[in-house]
Amino acid sequence: MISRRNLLSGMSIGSLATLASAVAPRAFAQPEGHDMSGMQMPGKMEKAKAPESPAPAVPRGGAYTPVRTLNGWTLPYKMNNGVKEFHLVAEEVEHEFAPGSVAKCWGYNGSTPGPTIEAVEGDRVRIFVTNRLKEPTTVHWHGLYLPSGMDGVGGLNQPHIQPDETFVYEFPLKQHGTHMYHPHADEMVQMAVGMMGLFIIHPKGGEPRKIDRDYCMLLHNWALHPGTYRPDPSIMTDFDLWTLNSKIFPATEPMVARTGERVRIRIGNLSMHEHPMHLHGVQFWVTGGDGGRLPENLWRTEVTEIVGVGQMRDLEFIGIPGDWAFHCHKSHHTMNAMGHGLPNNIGVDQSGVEKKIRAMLPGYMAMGKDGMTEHGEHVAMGLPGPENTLPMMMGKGPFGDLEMGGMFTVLKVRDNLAPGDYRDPGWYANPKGTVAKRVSQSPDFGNPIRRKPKNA
Ligand SMILES: [Cu+2]
Repeated sequence: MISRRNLLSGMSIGSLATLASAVAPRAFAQPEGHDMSGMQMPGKMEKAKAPESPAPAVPRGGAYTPVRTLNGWTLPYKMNNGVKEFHLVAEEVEHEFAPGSVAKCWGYNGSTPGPTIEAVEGDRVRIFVTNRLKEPTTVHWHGLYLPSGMDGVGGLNQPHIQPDETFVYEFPLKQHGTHMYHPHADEMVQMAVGMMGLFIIHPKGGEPRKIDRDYCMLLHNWALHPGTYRPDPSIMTDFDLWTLNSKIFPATEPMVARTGERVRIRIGNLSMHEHPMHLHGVQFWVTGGDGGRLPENLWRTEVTEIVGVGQMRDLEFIGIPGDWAFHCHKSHHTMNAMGHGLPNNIGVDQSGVEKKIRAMLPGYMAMGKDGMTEHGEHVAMGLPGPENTLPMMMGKGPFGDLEMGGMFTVLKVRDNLAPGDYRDPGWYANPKGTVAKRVSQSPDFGNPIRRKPKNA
């Protein structure tokens, strides 16, 4: 006898995650200013869309290429007697991971991650920090050379910044590289709910090899349990959402480049897990990170680079035309609203059971017998699920479902982009004869060698 209670508590049949992720299709309306390139509705015409990130606060054409914070923005500054003045505001923000999944998070200046601070080696920076949270905070400038009293560990380097107070940090930038900022006060909570940002310092005198497109992102994880609106800071390993700059695919912006351009992807990790970040289409060079850009004889080629917690890695490559996936290679990290420790239903005939459960949970469908792809299909069919919860796998491409979520985006390299044009060029037009295609629909096709064929 199956009761609703022991079904939900024991998860002996089906799985809660299965239910959790089988949500109704959302009205994927394109919110203003968001590039929802992966989310086209059927029949909607594809066109170049304005990117979400506003124009960088620093002028183009200078000694460096301004970074582009994927789905994010760069904090404007004011010059005051030769000092670059920035102002961060720690506060609660309404954040959208993707249409259909919103939460009350904490961040800076209205966003998570907070805006990117961008400056040049040799600059003197003055950073005001106003605390609009209801608990004390501080800001730690991760990886920077600075006076000990500016390092931002509450209680160790400075008194805490109490609610409504503003503190000022001031120091010269003695290095270049990819860095971060984050609280060092009630860290477990404040970071878990989104407080973090990038701090990019360009080398004085420019780069020996010019960078044409300079992307940056922070990796994070969130315990936004199905049906809830506040990330749970008590979780240590089993997270629901895996994000690039607090966005999940397909709400992540694509990275765009022109064929032959030198592209850098700067990645920082303030999550609880290591992330092997993998780029399709090219071997990239690992050219640096916190320590700035390394001498070229220390560069190494990889296709996957692990970015450890608290680490920064810079990847560089020359763009080759196509649509190339960029993602964490832990397969659970390219999914959303995951359950863990589920019963393994692959190969299990659940017919009969489904009907019984449906009497108690309308709309229930037994899933997972032949894998999880059918999940996405059921979602498309409109099964109801918990509110504020996205399907485990989503995203549409030119050839169908991408079955991705979480830490995934697409690098789009095209021959004819203007320099500095970051608009989504749409899907790649593959040259004739260069797409994998079907040659048979029979499993008996050909005569391949197999060990112990089942029907021999
Ligand atoms: Cu990962």
